Amino acid sequence: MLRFLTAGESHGQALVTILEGLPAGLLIDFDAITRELRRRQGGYGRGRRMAIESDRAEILSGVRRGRTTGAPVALLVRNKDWDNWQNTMHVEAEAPAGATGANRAAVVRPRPGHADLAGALKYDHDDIRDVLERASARETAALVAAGALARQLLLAIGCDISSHITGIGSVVVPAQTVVPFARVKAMALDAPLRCTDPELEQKMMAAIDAAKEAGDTLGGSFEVIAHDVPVGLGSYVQWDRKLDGRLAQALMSIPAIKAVAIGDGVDGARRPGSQVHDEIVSDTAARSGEPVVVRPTNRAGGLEGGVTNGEELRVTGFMKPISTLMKPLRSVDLTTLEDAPAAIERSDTCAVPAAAVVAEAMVGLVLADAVLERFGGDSMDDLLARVGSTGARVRGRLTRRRSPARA
Ligand code: EPS
Repeated sequence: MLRFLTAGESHGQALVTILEGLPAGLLIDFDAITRELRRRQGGYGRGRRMAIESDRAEILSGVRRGRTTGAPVALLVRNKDWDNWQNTMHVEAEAPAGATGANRAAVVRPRPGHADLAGALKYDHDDIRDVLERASARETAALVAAGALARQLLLAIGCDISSHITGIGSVVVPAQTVVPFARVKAMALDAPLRCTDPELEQKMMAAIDAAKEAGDTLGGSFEVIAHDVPVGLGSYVQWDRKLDGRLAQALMSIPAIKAVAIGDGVDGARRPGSQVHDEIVSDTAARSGEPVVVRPTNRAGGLEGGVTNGEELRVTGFMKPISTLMKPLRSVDLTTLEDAPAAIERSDTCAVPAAAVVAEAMVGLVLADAVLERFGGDSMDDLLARVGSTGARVRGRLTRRRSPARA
């Protein structure tokens, strides 16, 4: 079992993650963690905060001489912006001597669409900052750091994850477009939007520019693809073991994600079964010793009955527009209960590219957990041996047996 918790506020000192369950002996690629954190910070439509931060995760425990020990891994991502917020966000009752940054007034005008109002009522806060600091999508940096480690476990068993943008506002990649994994992987990691259609990408960027100009924000969608996923992750035998449900929860937990689709998703609900299900056929051209059972299509996105079927895993997330608008919506001052425009916090115009990187991390964490559940193993050697022998058995089931040699 792989489990993790995060802590940290957007303008506090740091974000912290504890990740437990990684087998011993996983070689850690430190640069890959930084690369994922940098990717999350980028993307067209981000705001000024990202010019301040240059995220890096420090590993505090659970790794020795470059390899995991099997102990919990603690990760720390410091907030550079903390220096501008110490007088607002200090932990002590009074700001300590030498604290820096302004002492900001309480936030009292909740932003529609944010956790502001519901959070202030639930936790009985007068200053909405106590809500927004933790509800902020800054926390997703901690998820990406943890996800980077989960993805290294998956890479060790040959499973790779990537993503691409499929829509920004009303500019969308047509339904049923299948973008090959190799094309997604071939895109530059720092491409402004990581949409595989350059013409659409230009239109998407223009849409973001127009929204920014209008003081508005835009949502969109992205597809996460996991390549070479072992067969048999998740299970159909109990509701909470179905992998599609676990992926949906993981993606829906990312701020502003409002819908999740597996494979063709919503589009499949609008077509007859004959145009939705992926036929199972025998490949007559298969050479001896090669699997002969193939699926010409993968509309199911690699999951049937909540179990991975050996095809690519394809999951789409849909993000609503960011709720901080520079041209604010109507709201109410919670101290006077008079009408007042919603608070304006510095924010992004569009964070769909960042959300896609976070979704890759969450898919990585769910898949790594499911891999450990299926194969177990406290050390990487144990895990690799089990993945190998089960893989050989599965391949054997789908391979034509040679006729036994005549005596
Ligand atoms: C966010 C508001 C902005 C974003 C932030 C999420 O932060 P700030 O209020 O400091 O300008 O930049 O995202 C991050 C800091 C990040 O690392 O992703 C919000 O309100 O959710």
